[in-house]
Amino acid sequence: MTDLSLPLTAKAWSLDEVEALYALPFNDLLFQAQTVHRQHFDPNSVQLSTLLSIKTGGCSEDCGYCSQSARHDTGLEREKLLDVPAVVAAAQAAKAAGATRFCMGAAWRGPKDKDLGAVAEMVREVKALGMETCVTLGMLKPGQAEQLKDAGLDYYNHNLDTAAEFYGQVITTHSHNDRLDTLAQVRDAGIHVCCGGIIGMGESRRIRAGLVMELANLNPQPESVPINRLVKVPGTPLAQGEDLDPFEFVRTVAVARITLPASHVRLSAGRQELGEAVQALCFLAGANSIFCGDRLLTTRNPEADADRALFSKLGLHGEPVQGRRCAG
Ligand code: SAM
Ligand code: DTB
Ligand code: SF4
Repeated sequence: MTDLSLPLTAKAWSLDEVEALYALPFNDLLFQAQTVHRQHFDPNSVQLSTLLSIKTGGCSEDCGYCSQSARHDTGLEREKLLDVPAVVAAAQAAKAAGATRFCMGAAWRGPKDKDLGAVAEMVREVKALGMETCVTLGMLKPGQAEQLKDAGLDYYNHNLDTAAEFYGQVITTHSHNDRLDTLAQVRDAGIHVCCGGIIGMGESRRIRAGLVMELANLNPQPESVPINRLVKVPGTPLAQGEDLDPFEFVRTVAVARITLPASHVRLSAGRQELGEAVQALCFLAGANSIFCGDRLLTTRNPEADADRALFSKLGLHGEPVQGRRCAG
């Protein structure tokens, strides 16, 4: 099996260095990002993951962006944990549509032990389809990561979401340190780490740079780095803020690519709102992973036909399972 583990980080990034990347002229930044990208990856290959919400809504946490928090009135209907056959059917459909990784998300602060057994069974069955497996279940307790690893889990998604100094303005029911603690447990269990954040929540560029710096200084760096653009869900505290300038989003992708050179950088939430031209700039800036399928967890994602058309126009192709990095 191909070993996707990343080497230990060679360089610690300072906030000033990351901010200096952000401040480059746009063309210089994109040229640098594309150059780094080509040293580590096939520039026309994009990893395709599909998401499924296996347990929707009613979450105890107060994340200011989230449609699934029980504390926000978003009109979302709660659903219980799906059963294993329903999850397997969705994974089969995702595989038939070209996805190589299946990511299962639950609206929990963290999994209860009784639920974790059911999720482990889902992981086993999806893995048996020949897909890579990913789950995002919130904070883990000791022993839970090992149980998931034993079931065949490849990736655990757990985002830092924003820089430490801004975290308390978005989420108060758990802390930035809690997130780091779960990430350490995932890493120790030998599971690949998927860790990124959200931009467009009213944070300054310095906060955005702080988030990228924290991600880049995780040691080893996360194998997968989702960059989410805030989806403004009516009823959430962050729904009323100003829209982020699209070039600032592209800059964030480029800065992530330069500082996390061997990680997959994923265009995640908010892709629907970016449009084709901005997505193309993101691929030029080094994004090489997307979610495919017309739904993320609770919000919309581009239709499969729209993604197929975009890939055809840009000459992009899906990355094979456990695609090897180019020697570089
Ligand atoms: N409950 C688990 C947790 O918090 O880790 C897993 C699910 S949570 C929905 C996964 C991630 O989705 C969040 O960390 C956040 O980065 C992203 N996300 C959720 N709602 C979003 C929104 N409205 N816009 C952009 N990203 C969002
Ligand atoms: C991540 O960073 N983004 C995905 C995945 N990890 C789980 C989730 C995006 C959710 C967007 C809002 C929604 O659909 O509810
Ligand atoms: Fe719950 Fe996760 Fe949403 Fe926060 S982001 S409210 S923990 S589902």
